[in-house]
Amino acid sequence: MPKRVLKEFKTEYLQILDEQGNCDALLMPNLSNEQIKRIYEMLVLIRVFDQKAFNMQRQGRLGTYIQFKGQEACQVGGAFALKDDDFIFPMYRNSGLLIARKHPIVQVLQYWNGDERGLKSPPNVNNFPISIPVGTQEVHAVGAAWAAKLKGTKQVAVTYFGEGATSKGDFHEAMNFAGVYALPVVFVCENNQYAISVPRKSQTRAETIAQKAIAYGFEGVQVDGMDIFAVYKAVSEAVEKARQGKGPTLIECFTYRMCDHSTSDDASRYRPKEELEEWAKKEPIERLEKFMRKKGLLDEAYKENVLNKSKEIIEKSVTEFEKLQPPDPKDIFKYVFAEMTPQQKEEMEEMFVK
Ligand SMILES: Cc1ncc(C[n+]2csc(CCOP(=O)(O)OP(=O)(O)O)c2C)c(N)n1
Repeated sequence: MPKRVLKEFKTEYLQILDEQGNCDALLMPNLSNEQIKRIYEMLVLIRVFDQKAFNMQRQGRLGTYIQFKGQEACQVGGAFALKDDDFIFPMYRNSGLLIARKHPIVQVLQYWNGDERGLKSPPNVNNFPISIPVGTQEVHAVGAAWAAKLKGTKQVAVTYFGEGATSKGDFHEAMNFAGVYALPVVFVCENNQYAISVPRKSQTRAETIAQKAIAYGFEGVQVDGMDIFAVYKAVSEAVEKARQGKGPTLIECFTYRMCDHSTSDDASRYRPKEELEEWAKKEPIERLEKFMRKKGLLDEAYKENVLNKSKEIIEKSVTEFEKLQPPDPKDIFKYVFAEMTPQQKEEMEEMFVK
């Protein structure tokens, strides 16, 4: 019999910790008090780093910098859900993710000062380099996931990107390939509502980014990206699923960029101040503090101590960074290919010998 039926496809929305610091005990992930404190300390550390790096750029002490203020929970929540030998494929807004993944702070500063050696992954941690081109890291992650599957290593690849990147072909290619081959990859979209000045509504007609996963045959979840517990739970579950060979997941972290796009941007030219004020009420660190206070995990002395310790760690890294030797400009020629071409040799001589 011919049929005409409506099929319903749905995605989940997950929030565990609300803006008042109340938590849904049934949904709460299994985290000890000590783990919650470590998460809080990391959130504060990367917030302090973010502000310091921005200030240094303004003072002419750092080449460029991309802030992530407001998006800390997306990055720390993801990092805490992974094993060191899982792969991350970050975007330029992921300095916080790198730091939470044991990347030395001094190296993160080195990178933003134009020295690519800063992106060398620490031993036994699989941090791939930051991608400046929008969305190219998504396909790299799928390649790593495919290799892990073929080798049977049980490693998972996690890639981070903005909602702007979902309008690129790379996103489609990566999602489709991952779905077809049921690859161990987790796509984390930090939907911070803007791609530079382009608002979310101009990016896609779809109601959510998460629902895009349905077309590729796998699960999409939208989470409150300012709720550290929701991000941690969603990424943990997706990683576990991927590790068991059950394929990819797309996680849309619904969040907000509480800063300019970059150090060459002025967001007040395209975003109303009231909008930022509304989102500031949802911000991830204060929300966790409210929860921890209620649980007796945080008092003023501990809070102050965490902040001071974070400042100390960052200042120490800055001092170390400012002592580093800059890279040799000849490296621009030397390391493009395994061996220099005659033309590169000629250009190098012209530039440095004459
Ligand atoms: C392939 C490519 N095209 C264009 C750009 C210029 N560009 C830099 S950031 C950006 C917006 C990206 O927005 P989104 O993916 O939402 O990430 P967000 O910066 O908001 O975190 C664009 C178009 C680029 N870096 N790479």
